[in-house]
Amino acid sequence: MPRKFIIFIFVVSALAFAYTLLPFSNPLSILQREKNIPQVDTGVLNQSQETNPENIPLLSTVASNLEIPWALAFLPNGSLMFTERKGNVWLIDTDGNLSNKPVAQINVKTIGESGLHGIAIHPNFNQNQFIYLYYTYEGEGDETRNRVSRFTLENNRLTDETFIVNGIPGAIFHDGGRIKFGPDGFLYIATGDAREPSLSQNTNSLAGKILRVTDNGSPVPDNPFSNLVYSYGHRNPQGLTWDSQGRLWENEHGQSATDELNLIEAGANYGWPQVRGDETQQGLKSPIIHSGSDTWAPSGNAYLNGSIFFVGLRGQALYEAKIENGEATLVEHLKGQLGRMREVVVGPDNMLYITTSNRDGRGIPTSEDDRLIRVNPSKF
Ligand SMILES: [Ca+2]
Repeated sequence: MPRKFIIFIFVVSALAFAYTLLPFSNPLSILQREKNIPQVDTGVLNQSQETNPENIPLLSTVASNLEIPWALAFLPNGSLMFTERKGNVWLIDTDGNLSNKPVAQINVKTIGESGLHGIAIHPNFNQNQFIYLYYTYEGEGDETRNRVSRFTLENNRLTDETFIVNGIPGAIFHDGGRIKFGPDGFLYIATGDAREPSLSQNTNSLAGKILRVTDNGSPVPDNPFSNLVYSYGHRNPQGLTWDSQGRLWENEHGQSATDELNLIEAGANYGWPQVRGDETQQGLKSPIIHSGSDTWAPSGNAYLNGSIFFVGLRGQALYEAKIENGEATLVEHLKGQLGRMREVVVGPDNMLYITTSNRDGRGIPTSEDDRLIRVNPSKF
């Protein structure tokens, strides 16, 4: 082998090794990691930036150095709010700038998977500035409970907390936690079985359900059981989204496998813990698709252009269920590229916004994790 070539190989290897050390040699990044302040790339969300999808890359990091982000929501003006499970709520404005401190620091109970979860923006936010959060708290006698609270966003702070749904059974695992307003203007709340599967079949319990409430937490008058319950027999649902026909699609975690994508109907029973996977029983709804012996561990989901996109924690992929004639065909994207993922929403620019969950104790975080990433689905 010519000597020049050997030297060339040596230099390239040395440079590659030096590059791997780079993130750790930046004192600013070490400082910010210690303070757990998210770092935002102001160029990505800045609305004066590129908007032609052809010129937007497949992946752009909006923010890094987050700690277990759980949910995202866009305000009507295009600014973005996100939650971190330990209790922080952050705001990135339309210029792409991060609030200089959290807009709220919620006193949450964090054990296992519990803590601050979902966020929802009132459909008439421009009139009332209402923001809703779902989080775990300590109930009476050390009980773990979840609640939905309503806040007012005022001068970049969440104020006037009002509990609208209290006492949702909670546990170290299976806390559900996604909240979203539906096209009917009502708030939908996904709750877990709180590790007591029988509660999912009890329509008087708030556990293992999709609840539907008015914007002040009252039952919607035509709810099927004259209470907050909309559908039941759920295990640990964390994804709620509506398609262009106004149909509600839900993702939930099965037991070790058989994770589900369901089409939700008012009053229907989705089977947990009676049936799993392809098992059927009269009166129980089967999933549109399930993961079989595979595990997606699905969390957030979002509808875009005829597909339900949902992210996998253990599955470490962005899944796309292409819906045609009531049947779903599943495609995997970004498998293993970003690690665990918790949330996906569609932005005002019709791009997908996802969060990683690599710092939740079950992942292998990179020096940038956790991250909020914009995904350009036209580049798949
Ligand atoms: Ca089911």
